[in-house]
Parts: sequence; structure tokens; C-alpha cells
Amino acid sequence: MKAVTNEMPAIFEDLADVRKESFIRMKNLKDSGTNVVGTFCTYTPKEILYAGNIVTVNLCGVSEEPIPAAEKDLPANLCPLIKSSYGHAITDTCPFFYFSDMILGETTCDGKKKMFEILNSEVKETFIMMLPQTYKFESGIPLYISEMERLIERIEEKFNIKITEDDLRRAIHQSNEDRKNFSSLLEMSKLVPAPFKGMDMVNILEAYDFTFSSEEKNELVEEAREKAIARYEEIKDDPVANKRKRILLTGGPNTGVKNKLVTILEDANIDIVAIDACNGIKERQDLIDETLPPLEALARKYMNVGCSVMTWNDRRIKDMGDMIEDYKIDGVVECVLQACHTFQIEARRVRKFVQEEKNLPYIAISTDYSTADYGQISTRLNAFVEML
Ligand code: BJ8
Repeated sequence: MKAVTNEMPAIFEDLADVRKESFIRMKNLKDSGTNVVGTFCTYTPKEILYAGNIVTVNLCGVSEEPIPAAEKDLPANLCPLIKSSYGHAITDTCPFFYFSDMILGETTCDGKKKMFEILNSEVKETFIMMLPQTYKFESGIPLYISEMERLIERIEEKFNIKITEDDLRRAIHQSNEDRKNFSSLLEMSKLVPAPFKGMDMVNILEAYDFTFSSEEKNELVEEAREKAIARYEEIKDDPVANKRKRILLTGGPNTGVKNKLVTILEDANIDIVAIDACNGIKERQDLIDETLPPLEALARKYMNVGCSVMTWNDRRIKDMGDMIEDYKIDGVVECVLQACHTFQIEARRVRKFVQEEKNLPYIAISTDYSTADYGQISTRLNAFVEML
């Protein structure tokens, strides 16, 4: 087990400036005595942590570099996100992991839950929450509530704090305000022409993931909103911009492959106007019901997220259908990380829905974090763009 200290290892000095800024903010938070919990998933009930004034940070690995180290312990044919996250953890190359006092993981896919077991026994305390595998039946709700109760108990003990019902209500309310604000920004891409270019949307989503307070979130949203309004005013009467094709990006986590997938689409003058992966609008569109008892409200909110780890994932198809209409989508690109069985298998249903029910072009790109397949993906995506 590694001890948490506030000294940054020298290796972090080499990291890209844009990420470094968030590392520094994180270090300042640690220096001021803030407790930090690292998270991995959209199913995390973060409001419980906010209620205890705990900062959360996303630990999903997006880089290829630590994968060889991870492959010494984990099978090579595992999802790159898991290998990258684990590799960073064991090589101390992710400052966010480094500064996390504790990790919170959910039993989503097999690879992640088994990685959490190793992290917990060998690297850093990892609280593993049992995630019900369906939202179709009410039976998932009491299980999720009892898991949140277990989490609260552990957090109170670890950080020597007390989380009251009022704390939970306050955190839920603030979270809802943040969601409304951010959703209203993302929904600007319903405009034609789109005010966000290909990489803009992905970059905004990534930056938002590394904001640690509501104030920072609001600043980021307002800055992006101003830029989007200015860009829209500039291009709204441009006939070329008005004819640009509009893509929905679906599937698994895409941040680790954005430099392939999104760059290629952007270079082909395609606008990614909607992202329904878990970094997109999916989790943000439903607010938490503030009239219910807090834990029940959280359970009903999170147990309704349409990720492929759920059985009978009808929610995802419904959301996708709505987005295709609302964002005037011309084609759907699905990003599937290699060895992610749930998204890979569900891609069949998504393809049938998009092609047969929506009569739109669809392509699935299965890839990992290496650059080896850049040329092949470029050829396939450019051929897809020709079809639009
Ligand atoms: S809500 S997408 S963060 S589970 S790690 S399932 S890619 S094999 S990340 Fe996920 Fe939560 Fe769903 Fe979102 Fe596949 Fe890889 Fe598993 Fe993954």
C-alpha cells in the first residue's frame, strides 16, 4: 500500500501544460487539507462525497504509456482503459491517483472490478460498490441504497466526518444546478450550424471532468458559452457551415482515442454535435429528484443511466433516438474499446436501430490506445464520410 503525501513526484513535471494546470489545482487542494476520492464511473453517486466536502477526480486512464507496465500483471487482451488506469496506479504516473486518499469503484464490467480488487489489496484503499446490473426492475433500488449506506459509513470513518441528510440535500441541489448549467451548454450544439467544431465538444467534456468545484465548473461553462455564441454569430449565414454533416458519437469512453477518431472526423469537416458516451450528455440529462429521500433519489437517478453494462439497456436506444432527432444527426459513429465485451456486443443492436429504424449511416470503430491503426481508421472513417 502506498502512503499519500503532498509531495509531487518529479515525473509529473514532464506532463502536458494543460493537464498540469489541473494537477497544480489538485495539489493546492491537498495542501489545504481537502480530502480527495478517485472515481472511475458515471454510476458513482458523487453527491455523497460532495456532501462530505470531498473532492472527486476521474481516474480513467487515457494514455498508452503505462500499458506495458500493466501487462506484467494483467492480461494483454484487456480493455485499454483498464490497463492504462492500472498502469498509472502502479507506476505513480497519474498525479490524480497519487493524490487520491481513497478510490471508489463499482462492479460494472469484469475487468474493472477485478482490477479494483488488486488495487485495494496492493496499491491503495479501493471501496468497491456493488452495482445492480439492471435498471429494469425495482429490485436494484434497495441494493444500490444499501451500498450507498455502506459507502457513507466507510467515508465517515475514514475521514472522521459526519454526513447528514441536510448535507446530502444540499449536495444534490448543487449538483442539479451544475447539471442544468452544463446541459444547457452542450445543448447549444442543437443549433445549425453547430457552434462547436469536432474536437471542441470532446475537449470541453474532458476539461469539465477536471474541475473540482461548482465555481470552476461555472467559469468553464460560461467561457465556453461565450466562445460558442461568438462562433455561431460568425458562421450562421455561411452556406458551407450550414451544410456540414452532423455526427452522433456513441459507444464507450472516447477520451483515450480522441486523437484518432475525433481528429480524423474533424479533418474531414464533420461536426460532432452530440456525444452519448458516459462523458457526454447521457448522465446529465436527468436531474436528481429533490422531493424524494436523498438516497432513494440518488438510486433512482443513477440506476437509470443507459450504459452497456446493464442488461436490457433500452434506455440507451431511447436516448439515442431522441438525440438523433433533436440534434439533426446525419450519421452515427460508435467507438468501442478493444476487449470491451458489453459495448462490442451491444453495437449490433445499435447498428440495427440506426440503420433500420432511423435510416442513417452507422459505423463501429473498435480500437485501443495505440497509434498503429490510425491509417486504417482514417480510411474507414473517410469512406463513411463519403456516404453521408
Ligand atoms: S457508465 S461506460 S464509465 S461502465 S472499462 S465497460 S470500456 S471494458 S468504462 Fe464505463 Fe461506467 Fe459505463 Fe461509463 Fe468496457 Fe473498458 Fe469496462 Fe469500460
